[in-house]
Amino acid sequence: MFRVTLLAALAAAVAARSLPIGNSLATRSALPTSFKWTSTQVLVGPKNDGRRIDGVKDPSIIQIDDTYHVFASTASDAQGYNLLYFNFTDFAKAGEAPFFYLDQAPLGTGYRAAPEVFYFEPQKLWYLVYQDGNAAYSTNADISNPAGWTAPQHFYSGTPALIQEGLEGGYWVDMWVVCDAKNCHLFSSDDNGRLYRSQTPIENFPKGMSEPVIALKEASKYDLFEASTIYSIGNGTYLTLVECIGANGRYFRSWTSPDIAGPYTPLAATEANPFLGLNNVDFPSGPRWSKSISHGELIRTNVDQNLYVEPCNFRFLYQGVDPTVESSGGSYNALPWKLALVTQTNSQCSNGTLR
Ligand SMILES: *[C@@H]1O[C@H](CO)[C@@H](O)[C@H](O)[C@H]1NC(C)=O
Ligand SMILES: CC(=O)N[C@H]1CO[C@H](CO)[C@@H](O)[C@@H]1O
Ligand SMILES: CC(=O)N[C@H]1CO[C@H](CO)[C@@H](O)[C@@H]1O
Repeated sequence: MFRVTLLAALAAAVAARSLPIGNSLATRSALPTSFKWTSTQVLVGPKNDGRRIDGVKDPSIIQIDDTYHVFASTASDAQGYNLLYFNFTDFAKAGEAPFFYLDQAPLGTGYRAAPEVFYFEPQKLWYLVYQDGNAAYSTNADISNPAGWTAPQHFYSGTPALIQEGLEGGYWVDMWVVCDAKNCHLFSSDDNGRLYRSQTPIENFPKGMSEPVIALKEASKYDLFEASTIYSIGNGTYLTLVECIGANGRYFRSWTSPDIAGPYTPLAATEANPFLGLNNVDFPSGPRWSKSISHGELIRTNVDQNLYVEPCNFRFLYQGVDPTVESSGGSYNALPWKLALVTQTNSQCSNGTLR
């Protein structure tokens, strides 16, 4: 009897809990309005391998079975930017993973930066989206074959007029593709307070990107700077993150929206209450090695073009830098950016399910 009653009570509780699920309010409410994280110490930095790069930046990370696949920028004050790839199964050993410099692939030498990787299911192809002066992409049938990335192709014929107008001394950076069931959307930033969005029907992707529109805008460029990422968090809700520059370094603001195209509602969107920043990241295993929590990505285990992440127990691979070097006024491109992992500690989910 007791067992049956208990089971019935459990079933009732489960039913009650699943009632609100299915609308975007429920999904949004799975997210806290303030986030808390812990960070590791440095995991990955430049190798002493003859390439003499200054920083490892802008990671994009996916997990397939036990393997993490990371694409990142190589930054060098003398040689400019290119891309690298590495993989590992254990974060504690991420620093030992050999780098495959993607200039060895047909993707080639020259300016390439800020990659995003995803699997475009309709074409059964991996895409790497990045900036090369334009919004560029390469494709590859096999994620495990880094020599297979094709030469860059472009989403636009040149810098779109709206973005050219908006730049005013900024830079056109950080291209990001995310698709819903009908369209693929291409976001980019101008380091000048604007986030742009174009779209194309999924069956036309990667061709046919529309003229961009302004998706988000701030009067101060520092409040909407760069490194935007947009993820599906289920049931028609999207989470947008944008890197900003505050009084105490770089941090991320967040918004949710019922559609990739908006409207975007602030979630944790201030330097005092950031999605990720100085104020909400602890370093339990050592010193606060970086004040800035800069360009990076949530770890995705769903690798396709929908960029679905469960709104639970987020993990985010970021770039950070020694605060004394960051504030010393040297060239941005020479900064010794390195990668570390933050893990959300105040998730409102357990065992990956909404509650
Ligand atoms: C890991 O990277 C190496 C290149 O450094 C590549 O040859 C190998 O296939 C990758 N492993 C997996 C599991 O993708
Ligand atoms: C991710 C998420 O919240 N998915 C839920 C969407 O809504 C259906 C029911 O309407 C649930 O079964 C899913 O778990
Ligand atoms: C995989 C996982 O996170 N399992 C956890 C599910 O919740 C129970 C009880 O809270 C934990 O003990 C498990 O470790």
